[in-house]
Amino acid sequence: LIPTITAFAASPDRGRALARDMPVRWALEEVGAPHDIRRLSFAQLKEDAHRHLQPFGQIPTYECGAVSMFESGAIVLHIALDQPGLLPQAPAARARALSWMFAAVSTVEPVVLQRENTLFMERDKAWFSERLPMVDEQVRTRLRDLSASLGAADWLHGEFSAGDLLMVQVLRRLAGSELLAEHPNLLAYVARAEARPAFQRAFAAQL
Ligand code: GTB
Repeated sequence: LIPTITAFAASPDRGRALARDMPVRWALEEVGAPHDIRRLSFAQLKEDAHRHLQPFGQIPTYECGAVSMFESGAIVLHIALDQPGLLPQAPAARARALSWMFAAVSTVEPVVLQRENTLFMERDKAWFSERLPMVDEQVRTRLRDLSASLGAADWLHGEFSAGDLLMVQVLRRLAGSELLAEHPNLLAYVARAEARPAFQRAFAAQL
């Protein structure tokens, strides 16, 4: 049984693999699972056929036999539970990896997205010049703590895990920003993850 995931027919990120089909593709490559891609236009995302799979009319989705999923973090967790390679076997280490997965999507990602939204949608607003330093500072606070926690380690907790995969995907959205460059260990962490053959295969496939 080969899963099918959905992706943008034409991603607005122009090939940078920032849309959320990327963590799913990457996870599938890490565990060595073949998969099919169904590419959707923006109009198709909002059609009933797709909303039946993804209530918010977004990508990605994951279908495999009777399993039908949405939410990239949940899909990555499903893949990680299903096949070896993305979560440690030892219960304590596995629990820690789960914490990092949720830290990525619910503690770090929201402030990164808030900053993106401010930059892309509020530039012409009267409050922009006051709001940007505020949202930058919220990102800085998270990056400072993440950088301190990672320290000189290669990965967040022992071996590479789904926690690193989701965290790196969030940090990649800050690529080129001075905020990430303030932390050489985070820059190296992202580069280390991007050098993984599975990341490279997923990146090439989405291009
Ligand atoms: N929480 C959901 C998940 O993780 O699965 C969020 C899914 C989501 O935001 N999907 C976006 C989508 O389908 C694509 S990834 N949007 C269409 C819509 O809502 O109508 C977000 C995204 C979009 C574009 C870029 N980019 O151009 O760089 C990066 C990320």
